[in-house]
Amino acid sequence: MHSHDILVETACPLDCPDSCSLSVKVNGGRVVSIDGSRLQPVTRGYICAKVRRFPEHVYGASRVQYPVVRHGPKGHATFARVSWDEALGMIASIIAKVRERWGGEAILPFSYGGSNGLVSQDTTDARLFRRLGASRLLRSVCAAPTGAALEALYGKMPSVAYDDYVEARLIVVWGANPSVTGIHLLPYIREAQRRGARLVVVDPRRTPLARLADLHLPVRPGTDVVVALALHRFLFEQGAADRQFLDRHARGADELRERALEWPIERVAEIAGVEAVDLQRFAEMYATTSPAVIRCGWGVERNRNGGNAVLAILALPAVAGKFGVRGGGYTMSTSGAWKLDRDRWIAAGEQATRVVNMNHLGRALTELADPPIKTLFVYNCNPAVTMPDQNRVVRGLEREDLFTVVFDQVFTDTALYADIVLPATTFLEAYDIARGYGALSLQLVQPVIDAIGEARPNAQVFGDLLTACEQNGDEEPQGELDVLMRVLDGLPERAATQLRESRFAVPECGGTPVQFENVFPRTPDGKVDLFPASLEAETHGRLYTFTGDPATDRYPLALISPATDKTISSTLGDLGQPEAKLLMHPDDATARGIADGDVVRAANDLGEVHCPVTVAPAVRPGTVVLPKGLWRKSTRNGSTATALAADTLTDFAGGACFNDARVEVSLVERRAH
Ligand SMILES: Nc1nc2c(c(=O)[nH]1)N[C@H]1C(S)=C(S)[C@@H](COP(=O)(O)OP(=O)(O)OC[C@H]3O[C@@H](n4cnc5c(=O)[nH]c(N)nc54)[C@H](O)[C@@H]3O)O[C@H]1N2
Ligand SMILES: Nc1nc2c(c(=O)[nH]1)N[C@H]1C(S)=C(S)[C@@H](COP(=O)(O)OP(=O)(O)OC[C@H]3O[C@@H](n4cnc5c(=O)[nH]c(N)nc54)[C@H](O)[C@@H]3O)O[C@H]1N2
Ligand code: SF4
Ligand SMILES: [Mo]
Repeated sequence: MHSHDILVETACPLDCPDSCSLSVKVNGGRVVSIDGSRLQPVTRGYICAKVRRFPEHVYGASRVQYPVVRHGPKGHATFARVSWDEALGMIASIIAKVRERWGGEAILPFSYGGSNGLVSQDTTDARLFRRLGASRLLRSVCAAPTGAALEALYGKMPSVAYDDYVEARLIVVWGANPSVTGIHLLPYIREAQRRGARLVVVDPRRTPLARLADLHLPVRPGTDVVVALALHRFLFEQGAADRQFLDRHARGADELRERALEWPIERVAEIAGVEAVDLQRFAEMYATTSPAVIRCGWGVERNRNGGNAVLAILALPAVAGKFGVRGGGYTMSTSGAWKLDRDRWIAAGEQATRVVNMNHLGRALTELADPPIKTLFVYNCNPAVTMPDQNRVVRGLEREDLFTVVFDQVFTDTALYADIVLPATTFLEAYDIARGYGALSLQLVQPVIDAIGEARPNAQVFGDLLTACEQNGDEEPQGELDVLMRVLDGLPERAATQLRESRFAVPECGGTPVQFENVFPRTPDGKVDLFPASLEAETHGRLYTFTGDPATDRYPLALISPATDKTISSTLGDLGQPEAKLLMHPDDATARGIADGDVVRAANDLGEVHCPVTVAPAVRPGTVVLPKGLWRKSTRNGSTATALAADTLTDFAGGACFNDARVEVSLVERRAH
């Protein structure tokens, strides 16, 4: 420490399950470094390399410093500075004209993860757009099917905590890559292994954990539903289903069993592209080992079979009777551990305006009528690179008659298409309340430095827009701190008290959650619903069924786009990031005359991506990999994985099908020697 260094405690609210507590070193009002603190037990004093680099984002050349308006053509990044008052005035006057001519539904607010906190989203923004009668956004790009499955089966019963993984004898990591996406789970898995636990990984890629696993099942993307159903069938057929538990605590077991019967191990092994003996071994291990825990990730949901797959996976611990012991059960998002009622702090009143699925942004901007979208307000989100069907999204953003506001910290690929760009604070410059979805906590996020340039926090800007648009009621929040206090007042009392006293709160269940011991399903009748009628209706009678693989003769390769350790979705894509590479199995490369380091084209009818290729057996044959969250500058032709993903929706809950992309890969240019 230098003499003038001070340490400020805060928390990381980025879209990551772990929700680290942070200790930020500041000198002369400038961030020097960011490290973990021990307030959050899960953090154990260390954080990821991404957030260690966060100061480069705060002070980087891409930072939006003040409001700007567009001068040149859309997408050309020619902007001129204006004052906040001018910018807000222009937005208010255009919104007024649009509402008068087209009605409120011609306005589409567009937001997602961003800083993921309780203050920076769904507060004054929600109030503004409801008052304006804007179209409503279905926030479905991520976790919609997993959330719906978890709600229907268990009413979002809290998950097995990271700490309790050490108690497990069998750990199944299914479509998750915690080595990158939730790094604090790793030491617990390693500790469990040292104590003799076995590890199974279900993933088309050889992830770091797959290398350490006793069994790695490299399934074809999108086939998890039948893999899980084969396990169910095995459990029922071998007398390993826990009848007593099912009779007392579940309903729908017979219907599930009936659908599972169609899926014997040999048939499933063929479809999933794995060895039948391996699948058999997995089933035997799961049937005979306790405590057994399944860490289900979000890689499972991103395809046309995704909802059913998550449902079938999360139903396994109920059928196999794995609950009731520490280290047994499932882990999915833990955000439902808090029963939060946002209406207690938004209180804007529901409005029955039309709903736009965010995965259909391109379609909405180019096809929607009655009324068409005339104003798009983007914040906490970078849709030009993160939503499906990138080329159609960009065509929509290029519309000259579309008025687009982008409110962000940096000039994202989306901001380049804006008519007005507004500067947002980062979490180091604002208040928030961070909620982990792996770690079980709420934490206070507080400013450690003054706002950069003229950046302002969301809560304040949307509050100011309420005024500018003359949508103020009597009891409008007066700025960011007022919103923070209102959120605190609306939280469960115990959590609010803990946050006020120590900046940190945990849900009450007497220690960590032990499923069916101190936490129970929150379904209407308190039972596990293995065959939810609502989802059976939504899928038109196709619950627990498999709709096949979208591959065609022209586009035989499955393209998946998992998270990397460099960015969080597209956040931090502004930093100098390495050029994107397509990962391909040697068999697929040889068949196409492609060698490591060549520049290739991955293409289908929607678009194409040009980039160098890495040829390695780190992915199964028939599947290729591009990172998610790339900025357009990361590839040779400015297209990213989302350009190859159709905007088809998951079997239920309207989720995105990024991993249903099917492509052909061909040589563009030999590697230079
Ligand atoms: N460093 C970093 N951390 C992050 C993020 C990030 O971008 N970067 N993103 C955050 C967000 S928004 C989320 S949602 C979470 C996501 O965290 P994860 O659940 O880990 O999500 P993914 O990386 O999308 O996919 C996980 C794994 O699923 C595999 N997979 C792909 N398709 C299939 C399939 O059909 N079946 C099976 N069994 N596996 C499949 C992929 O190969 C990958 O290894 O991580 C969060 N944490
Ligand atoms: N190909 C492919 N694409 C994917 C996925 C995939 O698997 N494959 N996965 C998807 C997943 S899991 C997710 S969650 C989505 C995420 O997609 P997005 O929701 O678009 O998330 P980010 O790309 O992180 O963009 C968040 C933006 O919010 C800004 N921001 C952060 N905090 C604030 C704030 O307080 N105020 C304002 N105004 N702005 C702020 C950041 O600077 C950043 O530009 O991407 C999806 N995209
Ligand atoms: S991104 Fe995740 S691992 Fe990194 S500091 Fe934030 S919460 Fe921790
Ligand atoms: Mo996500």
